[in-house]
Amino acid sequence: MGKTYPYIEYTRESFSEEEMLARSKEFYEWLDKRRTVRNFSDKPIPKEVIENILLAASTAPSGAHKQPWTFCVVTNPDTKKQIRAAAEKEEYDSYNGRMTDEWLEDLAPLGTNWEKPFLEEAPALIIVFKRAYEFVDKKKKNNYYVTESVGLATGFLLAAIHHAGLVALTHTPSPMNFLTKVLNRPENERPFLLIPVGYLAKETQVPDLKRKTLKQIDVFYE
Ligand code: IYR
Repeated sequence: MGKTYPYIEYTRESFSEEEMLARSKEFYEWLDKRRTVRNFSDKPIPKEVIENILLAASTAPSGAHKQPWTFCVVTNPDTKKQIRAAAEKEEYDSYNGRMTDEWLEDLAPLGTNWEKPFLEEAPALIIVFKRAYEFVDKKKKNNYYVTESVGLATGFLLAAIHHAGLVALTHTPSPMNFLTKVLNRPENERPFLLIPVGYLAKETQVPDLKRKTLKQIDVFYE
């Protein structure tokens, strides 16, 4: 006989079409206010707020419910300094030869360069690691759809940060393996994204970017 697994009752409230219309629009308009920023105040974030944000991220669906993610939260100034130095070293090489002219042109509207002061200025750096596999009783155990799962969790993370009234940057220093070393992570974890989080600095400006229209993103088959 195959093993049986317990199921539990699950219910959700639903809404009238009118309410759904209002709620879906409100949610879209609220998410549309999120912007990637590079200017943070140094005001610290209460630890419990960060913990709640991580718990929210960890509600994301994942392959075989393995939740193949680890969130490292760096608030220690020395560790932030170390991460900044290592990231800037890689980024300097990227901006001065490793990135193509096309890539640099595509980035020009964002105004980025190799300097990353926000890695020290932001009160917290959340480094998302994907767990390629697990070690259980000294045996290698698979995780599944790891990149998809961790991408989903990171999306939830960014929404949770936005909901708390904080701002973030999805930063991708490349290559990122220095994070494994600095944070002393085990062999089964790979750095996925580095996310500085904090309060928006006063008088911040962001590039005047437009999002794609519905027409540009939808195809209905009715
Ligand atoms: N990793 C570099 C370059 C960079 C690449 C992309 I694609 C961006 O959207 C933004 C930056 C950096 O962080 O500056």
